[in-house]
Amino acid sequence: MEGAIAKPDRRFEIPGIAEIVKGSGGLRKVRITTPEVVGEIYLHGAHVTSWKPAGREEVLFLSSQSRFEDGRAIRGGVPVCFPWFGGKADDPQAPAHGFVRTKAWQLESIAQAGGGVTVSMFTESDEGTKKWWPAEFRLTHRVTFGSELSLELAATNTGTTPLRLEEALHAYYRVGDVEKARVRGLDGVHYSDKTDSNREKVQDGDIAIVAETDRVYQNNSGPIEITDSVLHRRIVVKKENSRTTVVWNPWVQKALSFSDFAKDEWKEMICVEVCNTADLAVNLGPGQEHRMKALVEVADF
Ligand code: TA6
Repeated sequence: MEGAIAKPDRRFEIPGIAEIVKGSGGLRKVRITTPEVVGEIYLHGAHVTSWKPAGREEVLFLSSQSRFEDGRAIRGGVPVCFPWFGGKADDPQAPAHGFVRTKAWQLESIAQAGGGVTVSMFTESDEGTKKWWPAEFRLTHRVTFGSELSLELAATNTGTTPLRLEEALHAYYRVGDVEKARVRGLDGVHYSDKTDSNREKVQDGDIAIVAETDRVYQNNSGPIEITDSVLHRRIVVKKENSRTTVVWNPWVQKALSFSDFAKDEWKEMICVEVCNTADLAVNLGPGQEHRMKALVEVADF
């Protein structure tokens, strides 16, 4: 059952620093509290829902209407999308963004790292995953909470046949006013515009959010920067082994279509997602591993 705190998990705890507690909906989460950082990650989807470096306000957006239940994705924080992004090309019935964000992962380890804490969780192929995707795999999400936030997704092909996967760290960042925020670092990069029949376009300068925005930028390795003149901060996202970046804001109408999102919350968030999708999906031979990493920093602006 997703809620119960299994005795064995207790052995991972670091008293006063990393504790396994019941969170929203009774789902288990690891709560991190050190002089350098406060943070949270749920076992449900290995989903980071809070990161607050010392002296800073919360960096991640989490919807006040988010669901916290088995089979549903948490709205906000950093959902892990795997092994496909968006809809599944050959199966309209399949869950959007794959199946790992809606299931319970297992704790692998919790370790102190300097002033921060690294939490590792994993999930593997089973009867449930094979219903949608035949491959044998092991997926580990290793998150270090510190003055920076490091998120590493390691996918291993544990089977005997090649596999192809898409992946995303679908991060929701909190901004003071999305219309005053800007996204830098994608000038001149080609993207497909999901709000315009996936038409291919080229980014010209910084991104300003003036309408529903849903863009898949290909062949870029970052860094990407969100500037926020309202909260006087900039969020810098560095990437490793990621060649796709997605930028998303639902704006007014799309926001109204979500039952797990309050109507005006589109003003307070922007997604900048570290991914490998579509033509840049990852191919893994038997026994091979792929590690994708996002490193997030906050600075004054
Ligand atoms: O990353 C952007 C996107 O793919 C959008 O198309 C939008 O659907 C968003 O993800 C949220 O997806 P979700 O399945 O969480 O509602």
